Amino acid sequence: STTARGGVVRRFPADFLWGSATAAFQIEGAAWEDGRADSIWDAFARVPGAVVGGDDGSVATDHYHRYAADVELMAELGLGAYRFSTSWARICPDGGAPNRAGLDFYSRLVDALLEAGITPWLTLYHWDLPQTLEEQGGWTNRDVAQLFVDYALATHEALGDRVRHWTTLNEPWCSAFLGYAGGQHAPGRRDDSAALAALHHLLLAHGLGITALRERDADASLGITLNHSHFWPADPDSAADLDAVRRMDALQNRLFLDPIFRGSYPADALVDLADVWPDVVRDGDLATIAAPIDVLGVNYYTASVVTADGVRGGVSLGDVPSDVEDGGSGDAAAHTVRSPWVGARDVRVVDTAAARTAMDWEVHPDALRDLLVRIDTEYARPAGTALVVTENGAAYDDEPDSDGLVDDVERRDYVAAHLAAVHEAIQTGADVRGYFLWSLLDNFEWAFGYSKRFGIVRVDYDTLRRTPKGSALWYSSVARSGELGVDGAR
Ligand code: GBH
Repeated sequence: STTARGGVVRRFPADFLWGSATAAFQIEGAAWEDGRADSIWDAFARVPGAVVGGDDGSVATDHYHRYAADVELMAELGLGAYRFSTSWARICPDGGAPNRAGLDFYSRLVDALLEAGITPWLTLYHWDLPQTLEEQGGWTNRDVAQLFVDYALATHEALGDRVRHWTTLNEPWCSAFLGYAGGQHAPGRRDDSAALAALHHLLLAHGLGITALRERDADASLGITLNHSHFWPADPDSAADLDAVRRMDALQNRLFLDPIFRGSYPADALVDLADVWPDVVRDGDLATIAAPIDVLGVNYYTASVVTADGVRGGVSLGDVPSDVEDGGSGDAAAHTVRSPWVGARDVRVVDTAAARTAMDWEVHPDALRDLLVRIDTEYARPAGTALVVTENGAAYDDEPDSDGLVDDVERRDYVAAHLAAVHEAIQTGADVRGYFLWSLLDNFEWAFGYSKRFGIVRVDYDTLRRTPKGSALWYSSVARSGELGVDGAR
């Protein structure tokens, strides 16, 4: 089994955080209630073929109305922390003035969490930009970075007395490259220069946000969450394959880590992207982006063997299954997508024998250990920044029995193997403080709609009933004991 690692019981540090994660658009529903306006994901879901099955976020898991029960469920599972995001379009519906009713929802949620003894970890931006701001150019417009600060401060003013852990952005790689270069995500654009402008303005929003929050609240723990991956060369003796690894690593990891921790974009990436790099970087921006952070959130799902050697072939990176490409609608005029890998569209993924999840992502737990150790050593530790795994988890084709119960052994094994990897990273000396399992609930999996289930709790989309899966009960005992048993057992 993937979880048998040395036949030992792994004990995590006593203060290690055990949590689960969600995001506003993926679970809340109540899309136009209490003053919430369209976000770019509401608009994108209306584009024919953009989302599998034409699914949208209007109801989602109805968490907006069921938050109290969901908090109770987390408490029953013994989870000590909860990572959620606030919806910009609920708090500042037109991108400007704050909406009291929107803030009140999060205030109720935070109170319920604290009452249940669960520590709130709040992310300000998990991809749901107010649609009015998209109409002003979205993240290609520098002004949006400043509007993000206004939104962050309005949210902090309402919740800062109770929320002590603040994350600016979730995975700006996805916002910039899937949103503006590949078109898989909202706003669905396919313009490489726009993607790089978005990337810079997202990082600027992060830096300005950290600076403003720090000024208001010197003791808060502040950070950002990035999605990282690891790449191996198909042939370690091939210069082309090694260069493919270098370019992929730059796009996925260093394009974010370098400006945040070192105040500069990686020189090799600037050379690779010279033809499409927009003129958006102003004096002082990189110093702003490099504002010190307390926590780096690491999201990790998969790793890949890559090649840029035409002979070896492989699958084009960023390709999505054909049922996503036309949204399963068979509509010829449907939304189309292309590889999000600007400057690396020639790079191909080579399949390995590794197991795969329902997303078709290969399972490589050791890459998480190596990434955590690398990021800790090269970036975070020298800056005095702690690491937290803010997302890790897997979609599988769950099969409920006649009572609606799901015995998701594969998901349990996936999480156990990755927790073992986190434990190994800690033993190697990496400063990893916690783990948030993605996700608490089955939810709206972006372009895949409700067709992919990441939850440790099953959601019946007809009744909206929640039923903990086997993985939830197992994770609960790991979280309560702080121990991972042999073979992932407890
Ligand atoms: C996260 O993104 C999100 O934060 C979360 O909202 C989401 O529900 C969850 O993960 C599950 O998807 O095929 O070459 O593009 C994950 C970001 C980007 C990770 C694409 C895997 C696959 C490599 N993902 N990546 S490629």
